[in-house]
Amino acid sequence: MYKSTGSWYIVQNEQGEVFNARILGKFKMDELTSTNPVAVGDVVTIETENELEGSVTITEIDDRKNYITRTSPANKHKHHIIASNLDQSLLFATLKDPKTSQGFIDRFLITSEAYHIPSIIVFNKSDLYKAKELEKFAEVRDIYEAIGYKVMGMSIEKKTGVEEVKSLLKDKTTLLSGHSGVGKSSFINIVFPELKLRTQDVSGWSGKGLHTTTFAEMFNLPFGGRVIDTPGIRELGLVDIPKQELAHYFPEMRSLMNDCQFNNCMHTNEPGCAVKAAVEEGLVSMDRYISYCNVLDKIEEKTW
Ligand SMILES: Nc1nc2c(ncn2[C@@H]2O[C@H](COP(=O)(O)OP(=O)(O)OP(=O)(O)O)[C@@H](O)[C@H]2O)c(=O)[nH]1
Ligand SMILES: [Mg+2]
Ligand SMILES: [Zn+2]
Repeated sequence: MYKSTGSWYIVQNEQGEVFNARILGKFKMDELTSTNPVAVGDVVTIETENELEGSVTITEIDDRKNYITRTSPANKHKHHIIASNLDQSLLFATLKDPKTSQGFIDRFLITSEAYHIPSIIVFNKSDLYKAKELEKFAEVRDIYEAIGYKVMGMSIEKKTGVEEVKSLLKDKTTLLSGHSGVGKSSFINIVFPELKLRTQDVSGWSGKGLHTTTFAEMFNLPFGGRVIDTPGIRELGLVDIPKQELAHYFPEMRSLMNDCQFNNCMHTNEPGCAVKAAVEEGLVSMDRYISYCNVLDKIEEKTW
């Protein structure tokens, strides 16, 4: 499934033919927990509904290899599936116009770890970075590379670093994610101009956080693979991660946890905590630890 605009879905068959599709009532069952029964990236079975109009019915959805969700802004108890069957996700970030916080990056990475989706962080708009931002870039790059994430710098404006990012896409299904205005659609446009996506006007980041892309959409790539453009996310609501599990989704903590004195250690105030010791020794980034504590607090609010 390539795009959903409410009650209609755009699907393609293996020959690349495009159809307008609808779903049968029975899938609505799923809406109990998710706001969208069929997600971009889903592999579906279709049956012809109206041959003249080229419309089809989705009769089955294959099990999802994986998927990425966020809590629905309208209803915190429901989640919205952003996309499914992903090989990787590129988290677009910027240090200026707009600024992406490390907290946001960390929440995104927790979600990707929880769903086993490899993530790469791409800092765009490097043409706007002055000494202060360049220093920040070097700092965050070191933090994330030290724990196993690839971090790339790019300027779509100056066409630097773009080819390196493009080369990651071949033969894979890649989700592009990040705040509104970070350049997700611009990236697809510059590497695949034939797709002609709508982007924010040349005045650039307005500061108002207006979304230019309004629906997630998947595109076939000429050299093999698919890329999914998504509307910018302002806040990434985390879905149902139990407190006890959270540290598993921080790779640098995952490897230390076995050395904590208590096997139910939450790494906050417990004695003999290997994670806290590593933070004090500077082996685990203080910023990452703060993100961990912030997210843990949020989970507590939700549970009690
Ligand atoms: N200076 C500078 N501006 C850029 C760069 N890349 C993109 N922009 C501008 O940033 C603005 C936002 O880009 P979009 O591609 O629409 O951002 P988006 O991430 O798709 O945003 P949403 O669709 O709202 O989620 C546009 O005006 C782009 O021209 C860059 O490398 N440098
Ligand atoms: Mg866009
Ligand atoms: Zn601990």
